[in-house]
Amino acid sequence: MMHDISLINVDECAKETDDCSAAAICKNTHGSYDCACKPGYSGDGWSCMDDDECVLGERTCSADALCTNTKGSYNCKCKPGYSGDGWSCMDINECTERLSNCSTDAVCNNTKGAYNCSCKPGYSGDGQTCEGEFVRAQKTLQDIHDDQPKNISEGL
Ligand SMILES: [Ca+2]
Ligand SMILES: [Ca+2]
Repeated sequence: MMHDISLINVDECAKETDDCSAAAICKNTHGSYDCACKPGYSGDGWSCMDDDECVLGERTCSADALCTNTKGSYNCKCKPGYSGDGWSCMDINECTERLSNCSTDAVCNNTKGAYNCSCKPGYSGDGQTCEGEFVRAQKTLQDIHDDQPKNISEGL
């Protein structure tokens, strides 16, 4: 009787009576079946573990992208300041794209992944706020004036 059963080719895979891992592909064989982990997973087919491609270095993300591990695969996303699909990332030129927050009295300099603003000659500030020499001189005078009562109170 045992011999007869082995002759019947039961497709355990199609019947879903196999005990392969959910992350495995079931392959029917004559009288039995075999389990093999899906691409992106490692194991014997009955136990399959997701490969962390980001850590294993198997990723093909752009050097200017961030890798995120997913079950069975991974994702690439361009770093801030870059645009693209994650496999190909291009620097965003914030200056020509008018995405910078530079002062109108500043010069915008595009850099890889970012940009910077520097005040035009005759202006000073952080690039996002630039003040002309005259405005600055007035402000300095105002600051001195504002500081006077405070200085007096501190002195007492
Ligand atoms: Ca993965
Ligand atoms: Ca840029």
